[in-house]
Amino acid sequence: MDYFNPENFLGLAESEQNPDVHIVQLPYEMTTSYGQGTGEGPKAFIEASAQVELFDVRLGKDLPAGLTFSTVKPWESDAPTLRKQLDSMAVFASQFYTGTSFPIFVGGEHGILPPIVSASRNHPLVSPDLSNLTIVQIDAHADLRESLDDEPLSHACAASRSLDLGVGSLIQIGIRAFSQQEYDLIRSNDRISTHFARDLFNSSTGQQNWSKLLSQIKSINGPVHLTVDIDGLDGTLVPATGTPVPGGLNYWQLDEILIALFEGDCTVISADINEIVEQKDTPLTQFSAALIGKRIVSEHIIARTIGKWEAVKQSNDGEIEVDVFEKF
Ligand SMILES: [Mn+2]
Repeated sequence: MDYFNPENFLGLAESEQNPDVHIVQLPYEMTTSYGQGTGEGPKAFIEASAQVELFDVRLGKDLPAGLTFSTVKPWESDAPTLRKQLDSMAVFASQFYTGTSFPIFVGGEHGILPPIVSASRNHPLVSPDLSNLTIVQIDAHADLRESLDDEPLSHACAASRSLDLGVGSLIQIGIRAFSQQEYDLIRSNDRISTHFARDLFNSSTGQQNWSKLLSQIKSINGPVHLTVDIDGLDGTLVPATGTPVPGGLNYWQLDEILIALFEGDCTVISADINEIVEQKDTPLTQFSAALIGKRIVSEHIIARTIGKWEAVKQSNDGEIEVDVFEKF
């Protein structure tokens, strides 16, 4: 009989042997520009998840729905520099890319994305070339700056650094805060496809743009990493996140994207949910994040049950590729 464990995602029992899903907390906060508190975000996410309903209507079952889960002891590092912290995170994240498990990384600021992407090179569907990988990014911000405050590893550069690592394509959804340099890059770089919030939610042409977005998502091929910056949601749903922005996705729109992505042609190999900050007056921000986590897991399980999940045992000798931040 499963028991309720408040230390774990959704209170689910801990599985020590070859879990199907890993919940990986990355309490990382070094470059957040405005609000503070993403370092405590993962803990608040886990706590809030205890209040999330285990029944998922799309799945038709209570979670864990026959799968095994592990909520991993949070990553920590006392490395003195940003680069060394991120290298340590990449090493840590690599162990979850065996191909048999589905990892959900919980942050922490969006600066966690490049080390996660680097670690994904160990996944059998990606290995060894990141050009096979598509990143789907839900976010208010483009995160395509060259640097912020002279720091190229800032959260505001997370998507740029991921492209620098060699990612094949980047699909951005809900973007509504960006610089001219970022806008120019979006228009000139054919690896980037950006669906701006002002186009998706335009009162006359929005529906058409939304349909185009869904069909693009459904036709992605190959492995995908999904990165959900919770500020992609409308600021009213996540008021405690570092930089809440009006004019974002509502909950059902995000849900529709998840369904299209997991039912589509691609294989979602991993996901992250980031920029979570504990809200003190009401748990809304962390609860919104936890609900997204539950929906991602549920869609992953549906993908498994319809045979879309290509679980491939890691064939290499376990050697981990790291030190990718040297060049920045
Ligand atoms: Mn972001």
